[in-house]
Amino acid sequence: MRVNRHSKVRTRAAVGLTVAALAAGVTAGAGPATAQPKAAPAASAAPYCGAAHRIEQKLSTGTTWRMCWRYDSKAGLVLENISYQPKGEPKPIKVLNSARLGQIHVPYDDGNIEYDDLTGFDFAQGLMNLAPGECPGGTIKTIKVPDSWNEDPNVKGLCTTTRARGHAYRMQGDTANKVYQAQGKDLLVYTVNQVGWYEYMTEWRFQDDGAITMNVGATGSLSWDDYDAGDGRGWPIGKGASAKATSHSHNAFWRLDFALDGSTANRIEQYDSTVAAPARGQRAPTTKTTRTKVDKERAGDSKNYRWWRVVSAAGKNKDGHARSYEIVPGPTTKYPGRSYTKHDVYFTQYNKCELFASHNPGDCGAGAGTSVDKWVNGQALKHPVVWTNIGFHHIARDEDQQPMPVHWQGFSIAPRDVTAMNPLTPAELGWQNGHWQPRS
Ligand SMILES: [Cu+2]
Repeated sequence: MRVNRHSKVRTRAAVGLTVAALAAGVTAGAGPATAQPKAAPAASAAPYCGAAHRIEQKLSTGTTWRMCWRYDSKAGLVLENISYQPKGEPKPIKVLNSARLGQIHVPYDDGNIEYDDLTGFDFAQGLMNLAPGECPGGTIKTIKVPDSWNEDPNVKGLCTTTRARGHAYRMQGDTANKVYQAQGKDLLVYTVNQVGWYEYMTEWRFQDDGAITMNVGATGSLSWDDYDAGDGRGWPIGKGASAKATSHSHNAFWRLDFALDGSTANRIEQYDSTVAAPARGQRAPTTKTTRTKVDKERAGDSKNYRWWRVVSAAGKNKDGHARSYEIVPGPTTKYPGRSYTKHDVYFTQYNKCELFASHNPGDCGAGAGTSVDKWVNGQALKHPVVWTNIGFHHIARDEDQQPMPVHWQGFSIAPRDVTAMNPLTPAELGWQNGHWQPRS
């Protein structure tokens, strides 16, 4: 059982309401952001939303991020029309149509219960008000929660702020008295959603170097009701060994709808490298990297020396290289217990009703299935959607109380050839591109 400070009755009532709203054809989301044209192949990456739903931040290092936000009645925060404009680029470079969570699946190790927190346990309804101190140096925006159970649906729940990242780079110059260094700056966008005893921080980090890092942080409390674990399924918390907190997994999914350079016709590529022992006459081992085009829907598994990238169909950088974003998974413990958690990444052809990696509530047609693994069935990838699955097996420890320290899980997407050089390159070094010769 996952009861919390709110009553169970309230939880059930709200689930009913949400289902009814869906049945009535009320789709999630509020505000002008939903009014954007469906097909927006325009080169312009200007956000199609009103000021209240716009996030625009020029970081002190010269990079500007722009996007729109809306709030979905199940997925919570959804970021749309995300574009990146480093200094020196004449216009914003569109990266994503839409970025959002795709599910948080929480199975307990004793087999008694599992939760689909977004679709079944009111993640979005659990949006929390943020105190000013929780958004240091930033702005807290008010979110109107769709189908809210509260009399006042408005929650001061969206923080946008900036944060220092430490060194973006450092390089000793030609002369000993010159050091090139820059301190990186990020735009942070986050909400906190309570589900049962847990509070999830959904954090989006837009870096001045073009990377986007998305993380879910689990904090709040250990589930008070799950202290009945047998041997091997929990960990003693509190004096002696009388109460064992039941171990469980948090399997977090993200859904990314790319639109590099404003086009959704992106290509997916997988790269694998193999390392071979030195052949006769060779001084050292050799490594060979091969590319596999992923042109049909596919589930993917992380592997040593394997990575993927999403390649623009529409744009090249100033060196003539196709722009792309690389998928950089974070640490994960892959949960093999369900068909949809068995793989680290899924590439599916865009379908507007495929929104949640499991327990998808929409009707996607007869036999379509309700989880992402079912949607990987060989369709050509003309408009790929990228799903990532990052798992964390939580074996509680004494330090998890009280409150539980935030545990982060997530991944990044990093620019690969989006700009011809480091987007933060100082002007004096701008000529040092490619196989350059030192100037005397
Ligand atoms: Cu946990």
